Amino acid sequence: MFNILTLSLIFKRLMNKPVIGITLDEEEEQTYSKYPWYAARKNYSESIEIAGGISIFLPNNVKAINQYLNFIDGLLVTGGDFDIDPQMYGQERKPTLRIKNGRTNFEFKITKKAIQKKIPVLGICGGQQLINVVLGGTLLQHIPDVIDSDIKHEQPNPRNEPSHFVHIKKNTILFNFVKCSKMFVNSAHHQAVDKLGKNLIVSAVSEDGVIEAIESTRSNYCLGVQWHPEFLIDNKDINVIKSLITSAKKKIDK
Ligand SMILES: [Mn+2]
Repeated sequence: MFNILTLSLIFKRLMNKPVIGITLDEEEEQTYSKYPWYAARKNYSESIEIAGGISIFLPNNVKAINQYLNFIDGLLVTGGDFDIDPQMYGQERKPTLRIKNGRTNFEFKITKKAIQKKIPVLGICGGQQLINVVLGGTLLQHIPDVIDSDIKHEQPNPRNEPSHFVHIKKNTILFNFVKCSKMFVNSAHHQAVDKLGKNLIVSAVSEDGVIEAIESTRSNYCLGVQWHPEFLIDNKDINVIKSLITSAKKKIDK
């Protein structure tokens, strides 16, 4: 008899496509529905598909984390219009922050467990910040309060356009995949990584010194980027998404 795990393994091998679990935003504002709803921009899953993966969305159900991790080969932690509660990194919260405890609790737990299980993790924007907090790092609660910069990290132009350059450090996993030292990216964040979490290094910075990408120095793939490569603006953005797919594939082939 085949159980569901065996079947999903056979399916993955036949398709030769890794299954990527994508985290969802949750909202109670009565816009899409009068009742609480989940949402994600289509380009998260579309870019995964272009890069050669299969996407599934993961509801914020903490009790299902072990089962989710049994059938996904890679995890994509998405961003959103909210902030992680600074209490999670030992700071008092600025009153202007917008937090979503249910979502953060789920993302914190699934990301922590995925890293422990050596499941490849890519964090985008808020997802990058989450990786840093999971590994014990801290965040700048509001960039303009701390860094005097000409760069507007919350870009006023549309999000499908670039707004600033990032410089990618050589000898990093990110560099190995994008194979260039400069990208022109979008920027939709008011927070940034401050003190790095355990075993993390900086893999990219913007011209004002804001941390724009981090990665784990441990053998498993764990990468965070502060911009949104799923918009496929810079011609190397697809390589960022492919880095997750390639790492997830390696895990299947093991
Ligand atoms: Mn930025």
